[in-house]
Formats: sequence, structure tokens, C-alpha cells
Amino acid sequence: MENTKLQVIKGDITKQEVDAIVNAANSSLLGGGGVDGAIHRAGGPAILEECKQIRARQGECPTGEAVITTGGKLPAKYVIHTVGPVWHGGNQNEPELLASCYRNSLALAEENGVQSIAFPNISTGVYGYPKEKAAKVAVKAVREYLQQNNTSLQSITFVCFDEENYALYEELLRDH
Ligand code: AR6
Repeated sequence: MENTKLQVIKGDITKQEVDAIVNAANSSLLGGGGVDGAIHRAGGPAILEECKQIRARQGECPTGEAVITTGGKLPAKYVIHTVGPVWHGGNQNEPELLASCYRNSLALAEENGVQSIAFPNISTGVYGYPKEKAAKVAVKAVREYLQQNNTSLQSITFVCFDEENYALYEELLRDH
């Protein structure tokens, strides 16, 4: 765990030169707006093609779970598509579902030999999860994962698109 670098940057996740980037997808796996739209645009049709094959095999992707595809034309080799919870006020298991997105994405990454992974701020756009609450859940879930698993991951990067999220993660990661 001490060897895994946990960091935050401000930027565009489609530009990250890591083994895998995570997509904040929806259960259909067929694309959408926000970071999902940006990833499919930048990565090209091979990503959607594989998403469709996964759907044909196993149906929709439940909230909190994750699937993996090629990164297509992206610098990243893989895209891990996870489905964050829609914010309904916080009493519908949103924190646990959001934590599952991070945990399941990390586990799937490791199963595929990924050593470096970048996350967007899942659920904090269209899905309306309050940014500060989401950042706390994300950092806690990743730290717990690192404590509980003998991981081969070398770096985990939170890629923030906006200044507010960046400041929140900087604060949360500072003292460690
Ligand atoms: N790089 C990094 N982060 C980004 C980028 C980018 N290029 N573009 C947006 N973000 P959202 P959600 C940030 O709405 O809330 C889609 O339609 C954005 O500022 O993309 O999980 C899906 O298909 C925000 O902080 O995802 C689903 O239907 C974060 O990414 C639905 O939206 C997540 O915002 C999922 O909603």
C-alpha cells in the first residue's frame, strides 16, 4: 500500500497516459454526455462496439459495478466503465454504491494487469452527487481498498475537471 501513489490533478481524463481510465457511464453502457461522451468521442467506435458486446452477453451494468473495454484510440489501454448512483438525497444507499464504483473499478483493473489508473469524479455531474460528499467517499474507498488489498497498482490519479473538485481532493489528500 505504501508504494501506491495517490494523487490529484486538474485536467481532461481522455488525455491521461495511464493503463486505464475510468468512465462515469450509465447502466445502458451505450454512451451519454459529460465524461462518458468525451471518452467515446476521443476513443472512437471500438469502445462502443465492445460495450455492445458486453451488453449482449450480460445485459445492463448495475449501479456500483464495472466492466472493462479497450481504450480504442485513447492513450489509455483500457476504459473501465462504472455506473455511479444518481443522488436522491443520500438515503438510498448512495455512499455505499459510489464506494462500490471505486472498489470494483480497482479490482477489475488489477485483474487486467493495470498498474496506473485515473478516475473522474463519478456521479458529481449529471447525477447530482454533492461534490464534497462524493470526494470524501471516493478518497475513503480508495484508501480502504489499498489498506485491505495487497495491490500491484502503482498509481491512482483523481482527475478533476473543475476547480471546486480539485480543491476538495487536494485538501483530502494533503495530510497523507
Ligand atoms: N475529464 C475529466 N472529467 C470530466 C470530463 C473530462 N473530459 N468531462 C466531464 N468531467 P458526468 P455523472 C467531469 O456528468 O454525474 C453521462 O451522460 C464532470 O465535471 O460526466 O456520473 C453518463 O452517460 C463531473 O465532475 O457523470 C450518465 O448518463 C464528472 O466528470 C451520466 O452522465 C462526472 O460528471 C453520469 O453522470
